[in-house]
Amino acid sequence: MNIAYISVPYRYGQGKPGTEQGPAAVEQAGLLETLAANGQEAVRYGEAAVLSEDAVREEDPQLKRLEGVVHTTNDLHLLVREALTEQRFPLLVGGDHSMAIGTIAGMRQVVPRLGVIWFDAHGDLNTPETSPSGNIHGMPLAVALGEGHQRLTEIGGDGVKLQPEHLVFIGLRDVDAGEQELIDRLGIRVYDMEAIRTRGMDAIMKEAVAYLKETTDAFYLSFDMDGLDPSLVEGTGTRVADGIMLDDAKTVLRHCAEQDEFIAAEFVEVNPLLEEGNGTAILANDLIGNLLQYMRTHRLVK
Ligand SMILES: [Mn+2]
Repeated sequence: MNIAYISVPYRYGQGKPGTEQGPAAVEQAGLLETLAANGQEAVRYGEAAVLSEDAVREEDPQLKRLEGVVHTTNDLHLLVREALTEQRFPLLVGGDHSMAIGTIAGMRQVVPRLGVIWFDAHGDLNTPETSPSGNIHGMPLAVALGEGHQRLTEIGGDGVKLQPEHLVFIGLRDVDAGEQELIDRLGIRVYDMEAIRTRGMDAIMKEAVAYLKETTDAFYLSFDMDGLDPSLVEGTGTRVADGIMLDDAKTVLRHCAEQDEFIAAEFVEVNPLLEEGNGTAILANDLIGNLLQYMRTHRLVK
């Protein structure tokens, strides 16, 4: 296991200042030390390029700060591709969730049949036509499925990056009408809070991982901090009640870590400006530590 930590210090996929400080906050919480404690070099592999505020115009209310999102996700897709090509495990810290447009585009160039586990309160399946806010952080999965503005769907090459049957939602509980329509039409697999309560996260993750391994070459975990219960994450922009608690989140990480087909992870929507102290970044660093430890254990046991 050779981790490539990539930071994505940007916020243009949503309107609240602060997610651009997410990577610095997680580093302040001890991320490089966490890497070292798990046998990795305490270094940053790369940082995605971010346009200055002045360069980001907001001309289209249904695609806010589009230039800023295109610039960063395009650069990020190159970094992710390079890391994977070097047989490294990209570990990304954001940054708002629109960065996943770049993550998926980069991975797709190396992994033809890519699987995705999307840990999130939200569907992130909006298009400019369906979006209630015009914020692109609510659109990355629609883009990956080939729906949305061409400037976004063409990053990393034209066309569909992700097949709907290669996507699994964990913790979904705040879905817009247009998103639900897409989920139903495409038959996307969803494990909502009701499913987690009744079946337990262990059973759900066993099933989710088996489902992805059947038809994909490899998969990655996109971990939105707002998938967690709001009592755990003060410092994230769009909290939703009745979320995933810590033990269940760790169960998600463990099941991912135990698979050889698990090849990347991203932690997004850390916003230190929304809280006193640095609690959400500290939690993100702790979760990354759990993940790396599980991956190490899996490797040692084999
Ligand atoms: Mn999200």
